[in-house]
Amino acid sequence: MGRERDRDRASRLVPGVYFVTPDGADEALVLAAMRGGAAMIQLRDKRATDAELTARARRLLPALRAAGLPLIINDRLEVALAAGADGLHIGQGDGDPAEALAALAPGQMLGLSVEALAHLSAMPAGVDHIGAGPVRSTATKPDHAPPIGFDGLAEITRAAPVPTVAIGGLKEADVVAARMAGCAGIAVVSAISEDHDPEGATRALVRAWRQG
Ligand code: TZP
Ligand code: MG
Repeated sequence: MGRERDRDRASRLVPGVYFVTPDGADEALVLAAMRGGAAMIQLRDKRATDAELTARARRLLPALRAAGLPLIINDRLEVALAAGADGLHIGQGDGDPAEALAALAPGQMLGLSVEALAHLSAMPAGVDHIGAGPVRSTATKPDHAPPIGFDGLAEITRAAPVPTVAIGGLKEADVVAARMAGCAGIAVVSAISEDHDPEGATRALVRAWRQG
């Protein structure tokens, strides 16, 4: 228990439902997730230019700040810095996390994708939280690493020195398993973005999270 409390205090992660955008997501989708009760937002767009992503982040930040939701930028350090976002999320192939930490402002978080237990030993101190997965295979990220399942998720979460968020193929019915694996949150793309009612889908995930 003591270790759990220490981990929570050290991280600026907001626990709960973390919405990661699909390519080309408009601001309305992000605001729908916000209204539905998402705890954090990640702008992830493999197609947008840095300038487009920076402009999107700047347009979203006032509303997200007012609602207390951190905005994290996927992959693009320059965008996170230029937009004054709340953090950056990088994967295993996205460069040296220690260099990203050195470049980020002191108030900015760094999230790191962890796809296997072995990735934890290479993780520098200062990483704020981990995205662990993919738990399941998912069409949203065609080049994903082999799925780790909920057992792999629990193994990583137990060993991690910072909070973990589960990601990859997760739906409302998986919230309890992610919580039982020790996760501080559940990160989803399609469970929100592909629903005909993204706000309602977010609300259902949040309700499941709070009940779990
Ligand atoms: N990283 C690992 S799986 C994944 C990312 C960005 C995509 C998750 O998308 P979905 O639609 O929630 O499976
Ligand atoms: Mg990446």
